[in-house]
Amino acid sequence: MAILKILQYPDDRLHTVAQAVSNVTDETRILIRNMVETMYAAPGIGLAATQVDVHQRIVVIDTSKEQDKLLVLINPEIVTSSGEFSYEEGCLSVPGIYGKVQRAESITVRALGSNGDSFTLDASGLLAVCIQHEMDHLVGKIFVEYWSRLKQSRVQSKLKKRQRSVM
Ligand code: QAP
Ligand code: CO
Repeated sequence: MAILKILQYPDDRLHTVAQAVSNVTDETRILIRNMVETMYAAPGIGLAATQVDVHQRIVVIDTSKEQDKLLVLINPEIVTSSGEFSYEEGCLSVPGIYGKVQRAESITVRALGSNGDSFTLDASGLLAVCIQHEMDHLVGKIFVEYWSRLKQSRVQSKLKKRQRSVM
């Protein structure tokens, strides 16, 4: 297995729109294993392929403390959503920045698992937020881009300053 490099905001590659996976192959499963390892090592609760510069519709999520409730979503689609919910979000591509985003409270998502079989899942609360956050990555959207221009430019200068100081 391998720890993959996570793209850091701002990076134009984070705005790439991912392609649907046409066949779930061994190569797909190797990528997924490496994404899972990268997420657990960080540690994080969600990672989209976009964040490791692979532009395929794949996300891995585990919101459990014990890191024992892995969810793999290939070609995820939200089929129903209801309610409103906001949660203090973070992102492995935007380290040290946290803030709220308004999202649906409950969703039903349809996806393929790593065996290639289709399934549907009802999610609410943090899990629903995390799925929506990760699915945004697949269409090139970062959570801070829901915020005002002013707040986004503050985030950008903070991160640029930090990137300079670690070089
Ligand atoms: C997305 O984010 C998420 O800033 C997953 O220094 C998060 O795993 C969706 C992380 C919260 C909904 C709610 C962030 C790790 C991890 C940081 C993550 C950091 C270290 C973020
Ligand atoms: Co993220």
